[in-house]
Amino acid sequence: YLNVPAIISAAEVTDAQAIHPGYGFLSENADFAERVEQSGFIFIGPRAETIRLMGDKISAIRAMKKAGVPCVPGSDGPLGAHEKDTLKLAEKIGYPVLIKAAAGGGGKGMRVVHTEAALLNAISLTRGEAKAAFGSDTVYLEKYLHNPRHIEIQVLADQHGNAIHLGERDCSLQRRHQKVVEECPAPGLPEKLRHKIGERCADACRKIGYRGAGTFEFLYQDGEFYFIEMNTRVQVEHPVTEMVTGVDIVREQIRIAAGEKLAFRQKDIEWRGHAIECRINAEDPKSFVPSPGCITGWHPPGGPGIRVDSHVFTNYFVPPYYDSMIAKLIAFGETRDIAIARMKIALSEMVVDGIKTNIPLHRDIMNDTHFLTGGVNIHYLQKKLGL
Ligand code: MV4
Repeated sequence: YLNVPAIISAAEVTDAQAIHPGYGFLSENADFAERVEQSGFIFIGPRAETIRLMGDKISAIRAMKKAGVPCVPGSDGPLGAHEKDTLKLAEKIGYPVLIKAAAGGGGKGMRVVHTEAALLNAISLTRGEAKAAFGSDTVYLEKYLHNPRHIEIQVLADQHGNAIHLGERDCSLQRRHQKVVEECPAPGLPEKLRHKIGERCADACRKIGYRGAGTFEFLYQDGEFYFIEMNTRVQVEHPVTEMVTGVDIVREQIRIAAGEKLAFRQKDIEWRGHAIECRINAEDPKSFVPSPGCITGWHPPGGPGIRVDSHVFTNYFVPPYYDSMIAKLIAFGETRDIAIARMKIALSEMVVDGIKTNIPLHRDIMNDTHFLTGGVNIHYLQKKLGL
């Protein structure tokens, strides 16, 4: 699955016209996108140069700031060798600050700094880690936000200058940068704010000539949005947006790649009801240790508002080498309470025998009073788990 020539020859022998990169390792690889197009196939995704622009977090932030997207107060570029300038900048932003690797993302290559005395050493440690992990020691600095929610905006843009947003998802329930539960819409987010931030993102897509599906990742704290990164692929959690908007995002990706115009204008997009996704992983629900092996019994739940996206079946063998996600369980309802009620029933009906799964964790989350209230921050789940 990482062998690019093998993928391209598979496309050749099957007479494919296009390659969809999914949400795996190659989906945000600009070199892969380039090689697909050089081989005469359509890459179902943004242009290689856009993927490259967003892969470098500093250039992504610069582009978004220029396009009018609100960003975290920060260094506005890489930290240089001038220690006095760096100290002055951090002082101006105010401690705590966060040092981030430009090539990082997904939580790797970050360090919080609480005092001026610790800053320069922390920068050199982060540089070393970034160099070892990503081959680049370029780092930047941001104001550290203490208790944000992770809210992301889904966008679609065609090759004719049209761009729309499909609203937001709240992905705050996470453990070690792995999302566990996602929902659409974000509980308690004022209607006006959704449209305002969504419009900013769609407008930014038009300004940078974005193509395909994309996600703007924001931290949301005290009623303000702060852009952190952009994902240039379709994401695991896209079904919650599909359930609430009725838009088939993967279909739109393919239509866009084929050169067609977006099938929707912004005024056509309506948000109805609420959807929640539980990521079902083959892992111990307490220790989170992966639990590969044979699924001896498989009974996915069903009924109104229930969607299961999965590749598994009875006697399927979960290999130990890959991501442990084996299914996505999505529940839709006219209200959030109904979506949660349906999710609880679906979780109680779901049978996965032969391996351990995190279904018990999801049952626990669906009964958690703070989750039921809605709007917990990115630290909530780890604190609940006692980490
Ligand atoms: C932050 C932050 C607080 N302040 N930036 C983590 C992964 C990377 N995508 C960005 N991340 C963060 N950036 C500032 N200025 C806190 C996090 C963060 C986080 C963000 C989203 C989802 C889960 C997270 C878990 C820990 C830290």
